[in-house]
Amino acid sequence: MKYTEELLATMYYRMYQARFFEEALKSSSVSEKINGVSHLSIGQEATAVGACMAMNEDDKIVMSFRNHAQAIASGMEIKGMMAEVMGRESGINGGLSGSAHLSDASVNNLGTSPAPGAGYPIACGAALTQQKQKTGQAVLCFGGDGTLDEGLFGESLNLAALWKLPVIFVIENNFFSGATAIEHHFAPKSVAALAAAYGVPAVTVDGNDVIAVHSAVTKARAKAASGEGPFVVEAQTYRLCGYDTNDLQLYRSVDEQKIWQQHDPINLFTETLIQDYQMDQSVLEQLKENATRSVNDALDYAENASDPSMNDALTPVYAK
Ligand SMILES: Cc1ncc(C[n+]2csc(CCOP(=O)(O)OP(=O)(O)O)c2C)c(N)n1
Ligand SMILES: [Mg+2]
Repeated sequence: MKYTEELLATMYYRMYQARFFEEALKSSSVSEKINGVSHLSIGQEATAVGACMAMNEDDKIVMSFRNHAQAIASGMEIKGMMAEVMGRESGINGGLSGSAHLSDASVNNLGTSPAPGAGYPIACGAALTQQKQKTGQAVLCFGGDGTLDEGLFGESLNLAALWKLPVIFVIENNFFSGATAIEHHFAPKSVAALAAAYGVPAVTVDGNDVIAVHSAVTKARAKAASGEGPFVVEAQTYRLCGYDTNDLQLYRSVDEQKIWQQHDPINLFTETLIQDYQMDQSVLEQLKENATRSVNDALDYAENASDPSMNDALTPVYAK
């Protein structure tokens, strides 16, 4: 596929926006501007951006619980996101969901759940709608390697394969389910081997290479949307941060973390853009600066916004 400078620039901008947004959350969690902990995905931005940006605008996206980069990649507006995670009235979901139930129908983002794997059957339902209504659209669903050992993954793959649903499951394999390394929670030989047991094709890509992810999901989407059924894309990546903002990461070595820091997806993409796409360093610096500014604006906006009232808590309980 030929990549326009505009598409590459948007990918780069969104990766930096995701990185700075989460760094701001990290400081805000530590300084207790945000209640509770935050689940950050620093280091996994290429998977989120590459996958979301391979989908059509009308396609649906279902996020995993580690969702901020996926939300930004799907086109969510970050002022509303920041206000949401800070629990403010002007947040995307009225300040009532926080990160754990973030959603935005205006960008076809069906949301997230704090239960790992809960998105798979929801994505199957959304894909069944596309199929029945013959919209020609597909559904992208994110999940971590920690969901592969859950029943929901198997049940969803089985139904999706049986009904040839237009759904792409992107597995963000960061080699840990929380603090448990993959060799202690996953028995099959590989993700592709597990998918094959359900008759679902799969590919494995470098999840820190945004172009590789984009290219794999573009191909998977084309197959799924044309009636060939579901597809699994395993994106191998690494969390360059703890499981949550309280995690000291004592379950893995500093040397291992250092190796992955050298494989930082944003640095890799910077090199690719300069070497392979001849993009100007000054253009990239400007995009980075714009991303910083947008996050600072979002922080200002959220910090000065008001809290929801008790009445607001009851408003969204029943559909109108
Ligand atoms: C239904 C359910 N089971 C277990 C948990 C506890 N839990 C939260 S995250 C997690 C591991 C998730 O691993 P993975 O999907 O790989 O995400 P990662 O932390 O690697 O991003 C577990 C076991 C939960 N919140 N809900
Ligand atoms: Mg994981």
